[in-house]
This record gives sequence, C-alpha cells and structure tokens, in this order.
Amino acid sequence: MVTILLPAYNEEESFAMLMPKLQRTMQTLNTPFLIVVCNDGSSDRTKELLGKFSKELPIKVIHHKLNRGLGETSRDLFEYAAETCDPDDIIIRMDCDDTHEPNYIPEMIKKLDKGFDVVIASRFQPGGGQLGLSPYKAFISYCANLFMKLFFPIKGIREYSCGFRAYRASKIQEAISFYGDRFIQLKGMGFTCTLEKIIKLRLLGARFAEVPFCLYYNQKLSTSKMVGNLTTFGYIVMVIMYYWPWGGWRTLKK
Ligand SMILES: Nc1nc2c(ncn2[C@@H]2O[C@H](COP(=O)(O)OP(=O)(O)OP(=O)(O)O)[C@@H](O)[C@H]2O)c(=O)[nH]1
Ligand SMILES: [Mg+2]
Repeated sequence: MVTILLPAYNEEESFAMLMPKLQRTMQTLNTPFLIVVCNDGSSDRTKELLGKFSKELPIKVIHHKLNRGLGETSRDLFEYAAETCDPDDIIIRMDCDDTHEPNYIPEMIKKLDKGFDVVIASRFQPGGGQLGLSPYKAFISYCANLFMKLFFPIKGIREYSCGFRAYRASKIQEAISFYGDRFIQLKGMGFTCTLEKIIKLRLLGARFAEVPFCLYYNQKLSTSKMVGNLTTFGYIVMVIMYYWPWGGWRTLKK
C-alpha cells in the first residue's frame, strides 16, 4: 500500500494538473494507494476541486479551517499516515504545486525496497536538475543546502530542502512513538519542518538514499508560499537546538 501525503494551500490550478498525472502513475504501479490531502485553510477553490477528484480517486481530506502553515500540516499528515499504515507500507510526501512530477515515484519505491528508510528526490544527483528557477532563487536554494550539509551531514545526501521523499512507514511510526509531539517540533517556523524530519530520522539510524530528480519550477502556477525569513531563522534555531550542550537533539539517540 502506498500513501501519498499532499500539503495544500491555495493550489486550485495546480491540482487540476497534478491529479491526472498522479492517477496515471499509480495505476501503472498496480498497488493499492490512498492520497491524503491536508487542505490548510485554502481560500480558493481547492476544497471544491478535492470534492470532485474524490469521486474518481481514493482521497482522504483533512481540512483546516484556518491556515496553520506547513509545519502543522506535516504533523497532521504524518500522524495520520503513522496511524493508518502497516509497517511495510510506503509513504510518499510531495508538493502539490505541480513542480514534483509523479513519474519519479516508481523509482523512489524501487530504491526504498532495496532496504532504505528514506529516499529523497534530489536535484543535486547526476541527471537531476531544476527548470525555470530564477538565478537568485537557485542561488538561495544552493546556499541553504550547503548550510544544511555543513551542520547536519548525512552520508549520501545532497538534497535537504526538497520535500519530495519516500519513507518506509515503520520508520515514521518509530519516530512518532520515540519523539511523540516533538517529531516535528518547530511547527511555526516556515518550511523548517522539511529539514527537521530528516535530522530526527537520522538520529534514529534511518538509512537514506537519493534518486536524481528534476524540479519543474517552470510548471508552477500558484504563488510561492515559502516564508524565507522565518525559515532561515528556523534553520538557525535548529542548529542551536541540535548542538545545545545540555540535552541538545543530538543526545536524543535511541
Ligand atoms: N498546508 C499547507 N501547505 C502549504 C502551506 N504553504 C505551502 N504549502 C504547501 O506546501 C508545498 C510547498 O509549498 P511551495 O509554495 O511550493 O514552497 P516551495 O516548493 O518550498 O517553494 P516554491 O516552490 O518556491 O514556492 C505546496 O504543496 C504548498 O501547497 C501552508 O501554509 N499550509
Ligand atoms: Mg514547491
């Protein structure tokens, strides 16, 4: 069983593009699947569109009346998956702004089946890349990844900030039962949660791998929701929380 987690905030245009592609990819896999969308207080037609797609696809929707941000949304999505999945199941988390192409999913699952716990779709592996990103955005993203690699090195990992990943459900279940409410602790700090998850999983001894991936930023129809300043502040907070000499995250190892 494959559970696909989609955080969504005002993605009406992108949903119409993404869903048919996701459906095609999942049909080729010949595996039962469930799409779990957290509609995080969208003020556009995201809710109506989800209602429409629910008639054609196995979709579970979690609604937030108010916009709570990506951290809270990820917490809800991963908690739902941990509760409903079997340990051998696969959890895929991807953006739904149509920049993450579903056709990478089969390769990510294949790699996961080789014994890894987390497989990351990586722009920085040979064969990967990004289309349509402004030089400024590409530079910021490169620097952010360099920063993360410096402070939180994980063997074999070059892509820290892209949320397109496959996880073995058992590892997420283990993380939630070990960290509890603190698996995603920095919930109010922009997109920091994407990095926090892999740090916490690494501390639990998760095995990581990457597959080359192209970010199709040229397909992005919705506006960016990335809250740059808050996320940068979150990364700094994370360094402090990780290296703090008395009870920092790195001492949390099982
Ligand atoms: N639930 C929820 N999802 C969000 C929020 N902000 C963004 N998202 C979703 O999280 C995913 C990532 O957001 P994006 O705006 O694509 O951010 P990004 O990919 O880091 O950067 P850009 O593509 O440059 O915007 C998308 O699927 C968004 O719909 C939010 O406040 N709540
Ligand atoms: Mg995006």
